[in-house]
Amino acid sequence: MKTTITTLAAFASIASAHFTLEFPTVRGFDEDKLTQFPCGSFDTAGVKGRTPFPMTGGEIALTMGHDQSQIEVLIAIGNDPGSAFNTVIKSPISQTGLGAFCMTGISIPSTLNVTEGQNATIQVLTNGDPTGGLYNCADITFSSTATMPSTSVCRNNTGVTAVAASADTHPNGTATGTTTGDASATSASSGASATATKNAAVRNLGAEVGGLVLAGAAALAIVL
Ligand SMILES: *[C@@H]1O[C@H](CO)[C@@H](O)[C@H](O)[C@H]1NC(C)=O
Ligand SMILES: *[C@@H]1O[C@H](CO)[C@@H](O)[C@H](O)[C@H]1NC(C)=O
Ligand SMILES: *[C@@H]1O[C@H](CO)[C@@H](O)[C@H](O)[C@H]1NC(C)=O
Ligand SMILES: *[C@@H]1O[C@H](CO)[C@@H](O)[C@H](O)[C@H]1NC(C)=O
Ligand SMILES: [Cu+2]
Repeated sequence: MKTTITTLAAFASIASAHFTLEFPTVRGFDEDKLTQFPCGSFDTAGVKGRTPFPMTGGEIALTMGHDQSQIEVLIAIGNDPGSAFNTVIKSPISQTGLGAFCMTGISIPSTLNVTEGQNATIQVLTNGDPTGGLYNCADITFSSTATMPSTSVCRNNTGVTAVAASADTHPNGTATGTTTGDASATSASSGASATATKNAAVRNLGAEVGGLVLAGAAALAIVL
């Protein structure tokens, strides 16, 4: 009985955080202000120090509190780059499952010409509840000797999976405005309708915080 209640409490607390950024070190976290572009209400760079981050083979560790999320990662170069998150370093993915999720093999595009010791800010962007965006940022310094987190931090929880999603739309619903140049009118329109279908599917999931906890409580009630 006691164990059951503890389990429910743990489940509820995981479900109540939209998502948290575990690595690199987040600039700040306010659950209620995660919807505020560009950094969940933490607008000044460097206040929590900077995490050394490599130019290739980087890792970004999250804890997911929605059972389904759209995720994208962008970067802005500079000491306090404001909202200039103009470069994608992880194209949009559709992620499923609660708890630890760690993106690996992150490379900084060579077109940015970044150099050792240069500063930048990483923005992890997910869809909201279910629309709009949720934002966590981390301030970094490029370092070829950066150490990545341990496997207890950078890991995928059991059952956590991800697949590529449409690159036409940021998870916050804003069109990316980039054209690949080879997209014909036909493929562009089928891409748009695929995105619309996907967004509808996300809405229809209805497995938001309240639903999750209720579903969990219902399952436990059956057990009890
Ligand atoms: C959504 O996020 C992208 C990437 O940071 C940004 O360019 C865009 O302005 C955001 N849209 C809104 C409505 O905040
Ligand atoms: C990177 O360097 C190339 C060659 O010098 C230059 O043309 C380009 O504008 C630079 N890109 C940035 C983002 O500074
Ligand atoms: C990067 O930021 C740190 C402090 O956050 C600062 O001491 C350093 O000078 C910055 N590096 C560059 C290249 O501006
Ligand atoms: C977690 O899953 C994603 C998507 O399948 C994968 O790219 C990544 O490498 C996995 N992370 C770890 C630490 O295995
Ligand atoms: Cu949420």
